[in-house]
Amino acid sequence: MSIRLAVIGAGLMGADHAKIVAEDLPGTTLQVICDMDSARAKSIADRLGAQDVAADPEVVITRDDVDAVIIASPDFTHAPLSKACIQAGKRVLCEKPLSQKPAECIDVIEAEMAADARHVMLGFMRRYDQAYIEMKQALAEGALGRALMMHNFHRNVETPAADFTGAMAITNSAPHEFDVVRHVLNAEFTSVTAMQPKRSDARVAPVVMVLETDDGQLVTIEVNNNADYGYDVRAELVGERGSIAMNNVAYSRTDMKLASATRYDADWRGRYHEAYVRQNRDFLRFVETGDFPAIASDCWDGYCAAIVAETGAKALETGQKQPIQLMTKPEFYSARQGKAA
Ligand code: ISE
Repeated sequence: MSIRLAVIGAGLMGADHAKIVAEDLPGTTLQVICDMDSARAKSIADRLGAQDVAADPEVVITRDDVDAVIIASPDFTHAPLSKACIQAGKRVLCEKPLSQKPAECIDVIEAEMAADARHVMLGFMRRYDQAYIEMKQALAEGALGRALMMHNFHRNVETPAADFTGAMAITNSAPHEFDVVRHVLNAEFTSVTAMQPKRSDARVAPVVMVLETDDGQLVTIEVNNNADYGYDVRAELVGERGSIAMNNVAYSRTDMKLASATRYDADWRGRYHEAYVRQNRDFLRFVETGDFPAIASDCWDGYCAAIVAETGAKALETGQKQPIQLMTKPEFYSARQGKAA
């Protein structure tokens, strides 16, 4: 039987998820597109052949003709809507972040543990990107020796809003690095420092962070939301016997006028398209089998990203190195294979 999916939120990411469901997820039906802006929902539904449109996410989540849910509505709705999915016994792929507030993440963690079954997969899609997969593999195979450092660059063309701040670079953009670095190194962060250089204008300057892990590694993260030239993510994992670095992903190169050029995407949707498709296919398997995918992020990972981000923002504000204090990881999240909902 086809799995009937509801996509909540018809903005940039909702439209992208709906397109992936319609075009890259055989075995699914795009059942409902839900958005407060009904014209926006209808335009996506018409374009992609969704069965229905709706405006109230809480109602959509409980509908009998909806088997599972993708949440791509504004960030502040992620935690309450994930909780509503747990309470309705529906599996959910929730876009990052689960919440920027650690307390809200704990609230969802508690709801999921009370249901005693895995429901929530979190959309930190970079875990499905081939470059990070190869880094994790290289470490596991032992060829690089012990991991010493991971260097990361995260550059956007421009900030999504004029009032974007350095703290938001840490709480909105850097969580991708916080999550994927924890995943690749299989370690937790223990401290963070954060600083910014000075720009010549009023736009938000890059943020540079140095983090320590509980396994003695050093991690650097540059987030530059006003890089101007393109969407550019880089990473290099340095071990004691070698290093592995992400290549710029480009299908072609233009050689002209004594120069050679490859192009950058304007944002993350093109660069990580393959990762989103892999992630969403894994979500479908999760819905079908109840087995939580081996590499996906969960509510615990969402909580960790929120704590590191909150502490990073404090490090930037105070100019001081800050210790990162996580609560004890519940046993529930140590088991990757979840019980069926
Ligand atoms: C945005 O919210 C994302 O999730 C993107 O993946 C990231 O690259 C961007 O910096 C964020 O603002």
